Amino acid sequence: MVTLKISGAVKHPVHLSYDNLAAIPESHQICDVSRIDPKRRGGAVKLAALLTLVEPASNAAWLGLHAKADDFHASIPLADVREKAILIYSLEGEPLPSKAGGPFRFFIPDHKACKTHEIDECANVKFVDHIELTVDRGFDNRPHDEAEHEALHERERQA
Ligand SMILES: Nc1nc2c(c(=O)[nH]1)N[C@H]1C(S)=C(S)[C@@H](COP(=O)(O)O)O[C@H]1N2
Ligand SMILES: [Mo]
Repeated sequence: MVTLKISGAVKHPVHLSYDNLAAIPESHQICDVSRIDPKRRGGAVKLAALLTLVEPASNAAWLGLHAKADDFHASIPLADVREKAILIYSLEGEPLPSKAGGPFRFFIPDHKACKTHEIDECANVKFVDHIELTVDRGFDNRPHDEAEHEALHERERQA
């Protein structure tokens, strides 16, 4: 079974499956992501609910988003996304398919344009298998300039 690992500067590291996420109380679920962003579909849980489960250390200040599948990683300031980011994990009652960034896709509802900010659209990491809380900024290989960004999207189009 595919699971999402949440570890690092937390009291209770966890591995969460689709079923574990679906069992999180309804008040922490977003049943229809298209109401937040008309271009997105699926169901999500609030990052805040995941953080409640793991209990970040008081000095945990960065959120690492790791996608082993295509070796894509982002490290973003936790305070900026703590109350608003979500994790999209379902589509029509099934695990989110990889063509939609599944099984787990991080999403910041009001993200900035690519490369303009630490919490830009590029930080909406697809295929996330590991969320890692850290005290200092962690590994981040988001594209730095237009050429890198275009090359990344070209690889995506070919995949
Ligand atoms: N795993 C992974 N996540 C990723 C990327 C990637 O190449 N791999 N590209 C990022 C970039 S640069 C952007 S702009 C958005 C694009 O999301 P979309 O394909 O849903 O439009 O995904 C981000 N998440
Ligand atoms: Mo991007």
